[in-house]
Amino acid sequence: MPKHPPTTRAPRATTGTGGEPHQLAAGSHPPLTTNQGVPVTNNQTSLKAGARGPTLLEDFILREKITHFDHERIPERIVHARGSAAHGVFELHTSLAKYTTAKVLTEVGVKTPVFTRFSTVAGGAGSVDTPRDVRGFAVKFYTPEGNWDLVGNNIPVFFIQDAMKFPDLIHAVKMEPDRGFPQAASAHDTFWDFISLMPESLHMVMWAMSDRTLPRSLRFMEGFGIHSFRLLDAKGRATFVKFHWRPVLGLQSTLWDEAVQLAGADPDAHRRDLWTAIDDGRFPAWDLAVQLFTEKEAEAFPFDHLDPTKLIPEELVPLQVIGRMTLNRNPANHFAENEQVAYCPANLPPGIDFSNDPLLQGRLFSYLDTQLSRLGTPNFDQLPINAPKCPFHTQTRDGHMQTRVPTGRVAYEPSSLQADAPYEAPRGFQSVAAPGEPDAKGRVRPESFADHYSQARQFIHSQNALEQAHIASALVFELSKVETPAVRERLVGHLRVVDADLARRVATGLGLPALPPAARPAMPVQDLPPSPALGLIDKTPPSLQDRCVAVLFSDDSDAKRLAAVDKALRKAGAKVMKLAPRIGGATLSDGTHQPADARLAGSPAAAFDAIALVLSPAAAQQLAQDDTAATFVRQAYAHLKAIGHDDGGLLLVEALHLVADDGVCALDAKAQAFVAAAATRQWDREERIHPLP
Ligand code: HDE
Repeated sequence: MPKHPPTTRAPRATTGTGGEPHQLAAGSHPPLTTNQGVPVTNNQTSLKAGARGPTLLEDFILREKITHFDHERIPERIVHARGSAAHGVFELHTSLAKYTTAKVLTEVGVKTPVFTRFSTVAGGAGSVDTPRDVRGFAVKFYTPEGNWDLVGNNIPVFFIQDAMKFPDLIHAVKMEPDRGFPQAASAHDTFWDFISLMPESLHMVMWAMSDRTLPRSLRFMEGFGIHSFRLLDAKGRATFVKFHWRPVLGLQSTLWDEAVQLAGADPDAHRRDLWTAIDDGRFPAWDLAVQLFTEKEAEAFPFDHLDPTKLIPEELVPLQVIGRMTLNRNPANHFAENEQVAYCPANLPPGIDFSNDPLLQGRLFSYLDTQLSRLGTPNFDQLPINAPKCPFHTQTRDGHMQTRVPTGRVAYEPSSLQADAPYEAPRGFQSVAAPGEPDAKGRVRPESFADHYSQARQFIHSQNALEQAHIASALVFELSKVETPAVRERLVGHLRVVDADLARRVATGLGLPALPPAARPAMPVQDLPPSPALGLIDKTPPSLQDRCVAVLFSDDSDAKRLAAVDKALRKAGAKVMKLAPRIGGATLSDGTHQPADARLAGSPAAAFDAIALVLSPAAAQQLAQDDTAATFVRQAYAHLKAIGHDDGGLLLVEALHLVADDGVCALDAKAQAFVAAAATRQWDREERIHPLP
């Protein structure tokens, strides 16, 4: 017999199955209804023929609820499935009126609403946030002349030169089709097999193996439109443009091991970070910068700017900052906004136009096409997140899930029957009047796309010693996961052309008996001048602004010291998380009770930029025996973070036999030394504790 005699009707909407009243939040609660608007009195039990009898088909409330639930999932994006998004505004401060008619780029001071989605590329929607992967950086500007989607990545070049190769690239990087793994990882045979057969991908591979693909958070990443676009003035004159996003907080990345720890500790690390920052009012912002150049100037570049595996160094064409995007509002609903948003590089307002980059040209087809299958109807542009915020009047009609009710007889153009029927706009979208290519039709690749190695070499030579070591280390890691020796060797053969030293380090790291034969480039490799702007560590300003520092305390921790560290860190702009062995907190030296923001176990050091230990000697000795606390401190040290300590905290550090260096600082009255050390990673420690290839 059931424990509680079942009821066919719950006594009141506020009563659960067990007869316990629900705890309702304060406020007015509208009656629950079906999707047809019928009020529902019992949302706990299905309609049955007798208390212990079968459920009746007649129960339309149960059927509607389960049917809807059964169909809640839509196909995830084939790439960039896992993303995190936010609303915000873009404000232009420098007009480009000399080059374009687009209002979003000419109306200074106007706040254009935006919706921005960051994503990983290879993993599924439920994969983790911190794999080694390129990040998508897609911005939808709701401009007064229609939506403009700048659908970019956090790396300024791409793996391939022609859209024809995109399905092959993605099939190679995604989990292998027979075994269904690895998820969200490029460290496997099919990816490196493809790459080693596609030398055009080498430049992007150098970026992908750098710490750029391990961002500390989405707030510390650059974004790039990658392709050249065109700006068009009122006379139809064209100027080429590349778009760049620069994070106001500067760049910051994790170490590989830190990213691995984060994946386990908090698979949502980046999504949570973005959400929390916005929720706290610490709005992340990016400057929008452009590189402008003419066709004639482009002819003098030592590469073809229509080749998306090439970038234009800032030293060649400087960046001009023209405005700022600030993300200031979290999505109200993850599915309706993050999942249903549909970006498309073909969405441009008048005054911006495409270039002939063959990768961009292919993208212009793909996005709408994939969205038809993902969102199920051409009417996905009516979803609130996709609909323009400016007036619009189209003659497109009907289709699945049509939500608009167009009125009148006329659904065509031209027409003479209806006074308010839309007509061609005199100043609408214009395509550049570029001369056609004289060549005959053909599946050809321009000769100017043949240089695959020069910018890969330039990238390596633009990195500092640590950055180069990290790239070598990443290549050794990834290729060590490749089971087929011939693939490893083929890749090292390409590295020999990119940079002899890199090839040697990787070959040694892989334990190759001898260097494999060098690849044979189609044309001589150019020694382009290093571009310091391509580095990463120098773009990480020493700052605690909007960084997160953990302070570990326990029973009898010095109350004054704890307050002082907290104050100093906050003054420097940091977010402080107070950790204790128990979430309930602890009683401090002055007898006051201090609640904890989080429990030590479950808050690994990888989640913080620095840690401070404010502990009584007794608590420190006890914690030294506790593997959770020991791992917390050891990892902070291994990940090159500053560790602040009082006398008790020092006992914990010493018990772990960690060599004291400049990043291990005693907490003075104002915690000055610690605050200064915490603002940067302890790079000097790296070579001492991690043997780099
Ligand atoms: Fe995409 N890409 N892509 N891509 N891409 C998609 O569109 C595609 C490329 C990028 O947050 C898809 O709606 C082709 C470059 C971002 O919703 C799909 C080619 C760049 C996002 C597609 C490329 C990107 C996508 C999958 C080679 C950087 C996520 C879901 C010709 C400039 C947008 C969707 C979001 C998404 C196709 C190459 C960026 C399949 C065919 C280069 C940020 O249409």
